[in-house]
Amino acid sequence: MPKLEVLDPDAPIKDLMKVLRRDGAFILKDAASRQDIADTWQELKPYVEATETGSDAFTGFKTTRTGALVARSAGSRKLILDETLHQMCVEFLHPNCARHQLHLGQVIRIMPGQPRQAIHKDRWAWGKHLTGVEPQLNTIWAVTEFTRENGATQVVPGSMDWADDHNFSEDEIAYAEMQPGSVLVYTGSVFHGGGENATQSDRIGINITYTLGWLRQEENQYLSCPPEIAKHLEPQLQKLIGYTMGSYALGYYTPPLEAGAGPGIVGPEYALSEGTREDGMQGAGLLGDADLLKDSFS
Ligand SMILES: O=C(O)CCC(=O)C(=O)O
Ligand SMILES: [Fe+2]
Repeated sequence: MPKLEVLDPDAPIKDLMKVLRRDGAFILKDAASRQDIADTWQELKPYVEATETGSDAFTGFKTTRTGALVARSAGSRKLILDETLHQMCVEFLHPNCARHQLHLGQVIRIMPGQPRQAIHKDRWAWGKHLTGVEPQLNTIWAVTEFTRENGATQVVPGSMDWADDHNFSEDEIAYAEMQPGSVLVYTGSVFHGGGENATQSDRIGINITYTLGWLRQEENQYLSCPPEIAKHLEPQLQKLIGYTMGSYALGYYTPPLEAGAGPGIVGPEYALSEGTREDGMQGAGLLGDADLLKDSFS
């Protein structure tokens, strides 16, 4: 039965990277304090309890997935900005991008009776034609204990280059068993999936993933954390969720009501900017704080 390595968050980054490149995954033990995890859970619990279960087998009929973590919880902002993970993103992603960004933040609650999830690679989110780069680095922070019985993530260590249609046998699968505050770190290329919950209580994890600055994010961060909220965040987090340029020419914008915009430029859609646009979004207000992106070109 394969096992995941359990490493210390204070270990040198090069040691963590060595295991990540070899196995595609490992556990960082006690990377957050139990208190921080408990506080974060208190902030997120009402949203999780109000979340509907998944609508297909992959998302899980007995699983809830709750997003918009940055807008909803100060504690999850701290997890998202974790310094060890930041360093790992730099090592792992920056060979292929100038900046990385948040890909998604999601509380995954696997409830009693949820069968195991199909084993997959998260990079398939972009389709199987994306090859030649490592597009993402992923984490799942344990909020509850993760055990084999309650749905600890299944991981196939070293499977990054295995065929997409590999048929997995039980003796290839490791389980990310860990205590609250520990975090599973895994690449977008390693095979994994949620575990079966055969117990009577929930398995709760916070899935936080990071991607190359030039790829489309899985969770739309501009809608999940719109500018009126984002402008109050620290600049590092604003940039991480996407309020910056993804690279030299990616992601610029022009404030629609910028002084001096000629009549030829102001199109009919901006005439609605005083109120609500047809799609229900606020008009100019959505892009209100032009300063937010000022340093985009720096
Ligand atoms: O919840 C888990 O343990 C893993 C879930 C997962 O891999 C996914 O939904 O993509
Ligand atoms: Fe996954």
